[in-house]
Parts: sequence; structure tokens; C-alpha cells
Amino acid sequence: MKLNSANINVMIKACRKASKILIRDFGEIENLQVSLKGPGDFVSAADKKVEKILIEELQKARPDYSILSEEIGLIDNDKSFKWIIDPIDGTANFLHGIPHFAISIGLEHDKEIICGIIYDPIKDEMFVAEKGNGSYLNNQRMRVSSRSKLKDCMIFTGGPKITSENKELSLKEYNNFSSTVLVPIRKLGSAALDMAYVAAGRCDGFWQRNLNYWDIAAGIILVKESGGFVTDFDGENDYIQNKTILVTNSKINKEMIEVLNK
Ligand code: 2AM
Ligand code: CA
Repeated sequence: MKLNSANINVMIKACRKASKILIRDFGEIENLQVSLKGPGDFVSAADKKVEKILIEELQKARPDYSILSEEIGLIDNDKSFKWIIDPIDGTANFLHGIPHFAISIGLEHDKEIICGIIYDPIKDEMFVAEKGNGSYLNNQRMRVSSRSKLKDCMIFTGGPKITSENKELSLKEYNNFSSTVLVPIRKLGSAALDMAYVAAGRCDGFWQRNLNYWDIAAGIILVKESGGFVTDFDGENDYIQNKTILVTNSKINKEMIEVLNK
């Protein structure tokens, strides 16, 4: 079984094409570590190259759709359909030669995400979902985990950045989860893959502050179509506006909200 709609095929094709550049550039990182300038500029160039290929491919197939992308911002066309793109999610991992980052593309229709793809080019893992048609990892159906006791769960988070206004709050939340959950909290450095892993049942719950829409757009539909919950820290739907996202299997949402509000 696999997803086979026209929009999904457009997204997969764009992702596969852009990932060739991404893999090639990742291979160069090791050589650049020793250069005086370091790989910083190289990485932002890679980001822009990947974004350019994605936008070209998506525009070729759907010239009327709007686009919101991390580097270039908004291309405002069609009011009802919009691609939401993060060319490299996990940029810091990429920069340090850590093979854990992804391309993320969501498709919004009338303010709701209806398709999503998160592609990890190094592990060749493609997570895809479409509203009403389920979610897949490399063409295998995905489900969220069924663990019901937070204590026994695998929990991910990310941030805070050094400049974050809410740094103290994030650290307090980290502290509270660390006193509740037996397995130490993981920080893998790619919010898109964190959400894909909840969708795949590898991780049971994930929370993070200050993420942007392009970090989470594709992950939202992946998790929902896998039977998981996407809420803010109060269990409500305002996670995009509030910039507080909580992603869980269907069993631990309430318990995680209790810890977040301690
Ligand atoms: P990026 O790699 O595209 O920058 C790391 O915790 C994860 O959070 C990455 O997915 C990173 O995306 C994202 N991120 C983006 N902006 C952030 C912010 N202001 N604070 C924390 N994490 C952020
Ligand atoms: Ca990102």
C-alpha cells in the first residue's frame, strides 16, 4: 500500500530531486570542518539551493499555489492552496556532520494541512501522509505507539535557543519531565523528524516552544493520520499562534499537559 494522489506525487518528486544536492553537500561538510571559515556559509548556501529546487519543482507542477518557505518567506498566489517548506530541518546537525536532518513540505488547503512529507535523505526514510488516507513510512502504514504510562515513555524535546525569551520556562519543563519519565529525555535536533518519529511510534511524545510553522507543518498531518494528537500545552488547537506544540500518541496527551502545567 502507498499514497498515490497527484499532490503527494509532486511532493515526493520534488523531495527526491532536492535530496540529491543535500546528500552531496553533506558529504562535503567533513572537508570543510578544517577550513578556517568553517562550514557556516556553505550550509546556508546548501539551504538556499535545496529551497530553490523544491520551489522550482513545486511551481512547475502547481504554478498557482502560494508558498511559505523558511529562507525566502511568502510567495502569495492562490489564497486556498499553500506549500509550507523547510528545506533543511536540523540545520545545526547538518553543519556538524551529524546525519539527522530532513526536508519537510506541508500542503495547506483553506488553512488546514492536508498533505505532508518529511524526508530523511541519509537514512532514506520517507514519511508521508494525506488527510483521510493515512500515513506511511517508505510505503508501510504507520501508527502511533500505544504506551499509556508517561513514566515508561520515550519523550523528545528541542531548544531552547540561547536567545529564547522563554528559556527558563523550557528548562523548568525539561526538569519536570526528567523527574517523571524513566528514560532520559532526548533532544535529537530536528523538530520535523521528532514529529515523524511520534507518527511512526518510535517516540511517544514531543513538546517544544518557539517553533515556526515550517518546522511543524508536515509533521501535523503525519501525526494526526497516525492516530496521534497535536495540541498546545493546554490541550487546545492554538499551537501555531501560541508557538507551544505538544505531539503525543492517543494515550499520554493528558498526562503530558499536567507535567507542562506544573
Ligand atoms: P532548523 O534546523 O530548521 O533551524 C532544533 O531544536 C529544532 O528546532 C530544529 O528543528 C530547528 O529548525 C528548530 N528551531 C527553529 N527555530 C527555533 C527556535 N527559535 N528555537 C528553538 N528551535 C528552533
Ligand atoms: Ca526548521
